[in-house]
Order: sequence, then structure tokens, then C-alpha cells
Amino acid sequence: MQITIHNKQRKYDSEQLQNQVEEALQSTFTYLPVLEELKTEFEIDFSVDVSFVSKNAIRELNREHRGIDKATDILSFPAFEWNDGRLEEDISSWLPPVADEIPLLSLGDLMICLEVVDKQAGEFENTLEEELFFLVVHGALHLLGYDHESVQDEQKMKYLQEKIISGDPAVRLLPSGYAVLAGRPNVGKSTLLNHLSGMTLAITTPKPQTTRDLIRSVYNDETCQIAFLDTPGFHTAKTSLGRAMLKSTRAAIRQADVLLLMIEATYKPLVAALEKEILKMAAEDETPVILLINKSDIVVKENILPLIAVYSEAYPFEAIIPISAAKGDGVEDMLEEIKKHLPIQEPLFKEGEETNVTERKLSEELIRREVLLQTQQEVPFGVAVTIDEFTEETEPPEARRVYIAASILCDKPSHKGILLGRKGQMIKSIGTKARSAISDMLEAKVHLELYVKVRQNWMNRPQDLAALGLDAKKVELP
Ligand SMILES: Nc1nc2c(ncn2[C@@H]2O[C@H](COP(=O)(O)OP(=O)(O)O)[C@@H](O)[C@H]2O)c(=O)[nH]1
Ligand SMILES: [Mg+2]
Repeated sequence: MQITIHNKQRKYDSEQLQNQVEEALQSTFTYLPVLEELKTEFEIDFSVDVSFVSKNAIRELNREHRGIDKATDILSFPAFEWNDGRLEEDISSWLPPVADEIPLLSLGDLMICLEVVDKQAGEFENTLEEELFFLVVHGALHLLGYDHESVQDEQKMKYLQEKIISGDPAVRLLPSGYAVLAGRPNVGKSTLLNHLSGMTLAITTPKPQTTRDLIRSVYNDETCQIAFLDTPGFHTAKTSLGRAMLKSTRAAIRQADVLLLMIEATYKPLVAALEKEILKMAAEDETPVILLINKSDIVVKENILPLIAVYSEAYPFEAIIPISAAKGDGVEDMLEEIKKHLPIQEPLFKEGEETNVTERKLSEELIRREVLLQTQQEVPFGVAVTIDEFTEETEPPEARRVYIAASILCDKPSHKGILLGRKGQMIKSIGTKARSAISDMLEAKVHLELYVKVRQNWMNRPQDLAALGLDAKKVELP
């Protein structure tokens, strides 16, 4: 960063104050990672020009550019179009076609009237240096498109100023926020979430309505933090459970920073009512939407084109990306695109907070997965699993050992018979497979005991749903 200070006044000893200006600019620009990223991407460096001007001069500038015939403390003149710390124009056209040395791009000018700054310092009981530091940070933020036109904008700017001035080096601001996966049941939302986390956080099956609540998987790299949220598929709800699932899905969609609408490459080329409904919510909230066309591995590329055509006609997507959640194709492109639309803020989650799924919860889900896979018709959808005991041998030998007792709740007495099977064959088979999956997940020796219980109509009973953590009275994002 090249900072040039022009002294055009004679009342104050400017040498002394120059360091203050430089330090304030450096603090601001190192706090916000965007300039570093642009520097690396375009192999450039930035400059800023700061002028100390007289009271008359700043009054003149203020009148000319803002229509206010009054002296003021500082004026910022950004060279580029920015919005909240995000560059809104293509700077490549400003770069020389061939460069011997690293090109220098000006971010703009700051005009400062020390006389006014000094007077204000007195009013706020600050030293001139403190007041100058504060104002330069404020002006530098203006150069990057921050403003205080709305109340929210003003709060954001204030917050940034405080952070920069307090010199808190622990937090870096990054594109960071919620990317919510929405779409019909069975399109592959959970598969994508698992791919991103590198492990099973959400169970997946070929059956719809496998996912029942909101599942978080946080993706972190040097440049961003994306909190992916898996949602229960958008469907028509017939029970209280169904309505709760829908409510949490809607809440997640409405609070998304970026919405990922997922469809399948095998769909007919038309935008159906359900996708329209999701897009309507996004449009109302002005949430950026990326269309993910999943399972691109099972269709011929040309077949996706008509789908892309009708969707791009129907909605102004930020991007349309064919992916394969199962194979990981297109996932890098998706990450890059999401990053562009996240707010620049303090990362929402710390290390160790990557997911809201506990080992206990996942054990439940792995048992339910076996029920979904091994039973037919309405049985699997009326099943819930509770873990009644989850204990670990406190002094493990070499290997970890976990004892789990769980109940499979079913909706009807006839379902209990099916779940037990002839001579208990079904429950045995579910137990064997689930135990093996839980054992892999926990990297432990697992002893699993399963019980089948009838809890008629539990899907419509508020107490039962609350006990299972599946009610949605008040939905907060995990
Ligand atoms: N061929 C293929 N199958 C996939 C892909 N993604 C998901 N699936 C399968 O689609 C089914 C539903 O996936 P799931 O993630 O449970 O869907 P969700 O209901 O949207 O969460 C599962 O059988 C997955 O294995 C993909 O990219 N390619
Ligand atoms: Mg799912």
C-alpha cells in the first residue's frame, strides 16, 4: 500500500500527524481482507492520497461535491464503485496491458481539515491524534463503499470502526454466512452436505423425507466461512411433524445469506410449482440464489441444456451450476460463487463448532436409516428413534467401547410386527447393520440394544414431537 500525504496547510505541524494517518489507513486495510485478495488476484498494489487542506479549501470541496456550504472534518473520494467492502466494478480494464513492474491502482483521495478535526477533538475530549485516527479509519471505510445512509449501514460502520480502532487482531472479516440448501425431497441435498463435511452428518437414502431437521456443516478456508444448512425437503405436510419440518425449512430459506436451490438433471425442462414457491420467497427477501443441477453424472450433458434454458428464463439466478454431489463435480465452482455473495463479517462459527450434529444424534439417525432402507410402504415414515442410554467405558483399553440402548417408536401396532419380523429377523438385521454403521462413525466397538415401541399418532402429538426435538415452535438457525 502506497500512502502519499500532501500538506496544503500551515497551521499544524504535519510531520507529526502523518504517522497517525498512515497507521490508521494500514489498520483499516489489514483488517479487511479484500484488498489483499485483489492484490494477489490481479498482481497489483494500491495507493491512497491524503491531503491536509485549509478550512476554506474543504468548504469549497464540500460545496462543490455535496452541495453543503460548510467546512467539514474529512471528505472521501473513492476511485471505484464499491458496496460494503465489495468491489462492484471490473478493475481489469484499468490495468496496463503489459506491466514491467507491479501496477499501482489508486483507491481514491481523503481530504482532511486539521483545524476542524482539532476543534472536534476538543468537543469529544479526544486528543487531536485520536480524533484524526478515528476520522481516517472512517474515511478509509468510505473509500471501500461503507456508508451510514441506513440505520443498519451506520451500525455496521460503527462496529467496524470500533474493531479497527481497538486493534483487535484476533478477528478477521471474511465473506461469511449461511448457505441454505433447499429443494424437493431426494434431490441430493444431504449428499452434498456430507460431501462437503467429509463425513456423514445427515443420513441419505433413496427415499424421500429422510432428513427431518436442520443440519449445519461449516466449510472453512483461508478466504471464507460458509455455514451450509441442510433442510428437510419441501413437501406437502400431512402431519404435525410434516408441518414442523416445513416450518423449519421455510425459516432457513428466509434467513439464508445465499440460497442454493437444488434440482435434478433428470427433471423435465419446466419450473414446477414447488421451485416457484421457493424462488418467490427468495425474491421477496432479495436473497441471492444459485441453481444447483445435481446428479449431472447420470445424464448426458446436452440433456441439461433445456433445463438451464427454462430456469434462466424464469429467474435471475446468480449462477446455474451442474454438479454431482455424489462425485464432487462442480463443487469448487459452487464454493467460489457462494463466496461472492456472502456478507463480509466476523466468521459466525469458531473451531469445533462445525456441526450441530452430536454423536448421539447421529447414532439415532443411523438406526433410523436402516429402518428406512429395510422396511416398506408407510412403516419407515412413521418411525422415530430415541437413544435411551449412551455410555462409554470410562477407562478404555486400546479401543473405545460404547454401549447404546435405543428405542424405535412406531405409529401403529401392525408396524411393530413388521419391524420385529418373523422370529425377530427384521429387528436383528436392522440392529446388525446399524451397529456396524455406528461403530464406523464412532471408531469404537459398539454394543447396541434395540427395542420397538408403539406410540400411536406420535407425529401429531406436540409433547412427543417436543421430546424428540422435532417440534418447530420457534425456529432458530443451528
Ligand atoms: N447418481 C447420483 N445420485 C445422487 C447424487 N446425489 C445424491 N444422489 C442419490 O440421491 C438419493 C437422495 O439423496 P439425499 O442426499 O438423501 O437427498 P435429499 O433428500 O435431498 O437430502 C440418494 O440415494 C443419493 O445417493 C448424485 O450426484 N448423483
Ligand atoms: Mg436429506
